[in-house]
Amino acid sequence: MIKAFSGAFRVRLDGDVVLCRPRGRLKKEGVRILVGDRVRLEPAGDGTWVISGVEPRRTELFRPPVANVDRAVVVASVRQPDLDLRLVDRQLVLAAAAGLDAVLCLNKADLAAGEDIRPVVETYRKLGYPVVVTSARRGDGIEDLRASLGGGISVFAGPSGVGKSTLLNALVPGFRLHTAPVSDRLRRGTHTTRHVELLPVPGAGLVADTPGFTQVELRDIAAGELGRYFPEFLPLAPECRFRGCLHRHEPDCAVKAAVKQGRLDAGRYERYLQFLSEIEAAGPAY
Ligand SMILES: Nc1nc2c(ncn2[C@@H]2O[C@H](COP(=O)(O)OP(=O)(O)O)[C@@H](O)[C@H]2O)c(=O)[nH]1
Ligand SMILES: [Mg+2]
Ligand SMILES: [Zn+2]
Repeated sequence: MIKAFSGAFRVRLDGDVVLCRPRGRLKKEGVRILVGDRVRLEPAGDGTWVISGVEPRRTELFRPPVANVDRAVVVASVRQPDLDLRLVDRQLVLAAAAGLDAVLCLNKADLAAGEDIRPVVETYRKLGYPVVVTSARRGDGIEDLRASLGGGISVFAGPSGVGKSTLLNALVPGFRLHTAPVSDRLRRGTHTTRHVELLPVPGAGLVADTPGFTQVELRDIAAGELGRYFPEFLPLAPECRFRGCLHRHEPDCAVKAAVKQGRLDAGRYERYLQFLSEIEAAGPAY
């Protein structure tokens, strides 16, 4: 299902988009139908279709409310606003905690020298993330971004002003999302809430037209789980002396040893420790 509006739904069916209403029974049973849901259809007899059931969801986001999202495209700009790796890592962690794959998109490459961007690209590629460098303004890297989406459903994430809407406009021909200079946005200080819709990206599945990815906060993650969302820790954690090692003050910690030997990126480890303190300061998640 790709769009909900006043009790009706648009559903993609064999490359077509058909208009559907839910069976009354579904509502009585409290079944919610989310954008992204795979639904069962039966012909209503008048050319429209009836949704008779909803398949189990693989993932579910709350903001934007989309089911079965496969990946988050974490967008950061290299300048204006400046690259914020803490925010990048935070979003990579949140994406992983929501069960999504992540792609890192470094946008506004026209505003920085290639040699300033390259170390960041290398760091994150080494961790296993697909990284694409784009200039939405110049149209550079858009085909790399398209290729990195693959199929399925993608959502864009990233702070205001990094170029998410501009990138979406470049990916989806004929689609015009509002874009605004950072200063205008700050002046307005508001954003309109509207229903999310999934748009077909030619050659790359579907993308949510509402950027944003705020349904989980770091505080919803348990301290002992945080390390699972740092992929470079995964092969090391079993070698720590203690099961449930937080990789902070524990003796014989394989993660700390690897950072000390320069085998793990020290900046990433630093941000891990910051997130850990933040989670602990927020108190237990449940
Ligand atoms: N120099 C430069 N500016 C860009 C680029 N992409 C977007 N912008 C500008 O950055 C501002 C914010 O873009 P927008 O797409 O609205 O960002 P969003 O808030 O993430 O959706 C706009 O003025 C865009 O024209 C880029 O690749 N290079
Ligand atoms: Mg935008
Ligand atoms: Zn450890």
